[in-house]
Amino acid sequence: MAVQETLVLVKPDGVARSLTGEVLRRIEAKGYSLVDIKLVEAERELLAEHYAEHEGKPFFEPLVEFMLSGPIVAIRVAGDRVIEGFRALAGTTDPTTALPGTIRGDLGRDWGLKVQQNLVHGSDSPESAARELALWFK
Ligand code: RTP
Ligand code: MG
Repeated sequence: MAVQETLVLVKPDGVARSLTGEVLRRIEAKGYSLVDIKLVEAERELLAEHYAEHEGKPFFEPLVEFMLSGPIVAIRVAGDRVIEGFRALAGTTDPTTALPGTIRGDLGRDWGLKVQQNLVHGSDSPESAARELALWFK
């Protein structure tokens, strides 16, 4: 298996709660490498492209608004099978039921808002990773 790269985002809730270091710690402790990292105030256009697969869904607009609500940390991460490996570290989408031991399961919960504030994003396939890395690291 060749070394892969994936896009990890620490979403605005994670940055606001000062959990960036904790996310980086877990990525590094797992043995993955940080290749590039930056703090981004994302524009609506970038977010609409990033979440193009969700356009038209009821949570799309609130999701984009949430992602505009504060800075995001974008990270290029490398490692063997890192795409599925980081998804496993992140846990399932809903932080209330994500398994303990995962980022979302240990650190996230429902805050009574319509959009899921689940701390992190990770690319879900090699195609998504290539597309998303090109968007966030031009
Ligand atoms: P991500 O793309 O952020 O890594 O998360 P994911 O694959 O686990 O979830 P996905 O289905 O791609 O959804 C993208 C993000 O949209 C928000 N979401 N809200 N029903 C809802 O309210 C809902 N569903 C999804 C979450 O922030 C999710 O991470
Ligand atoms: Mg996704």
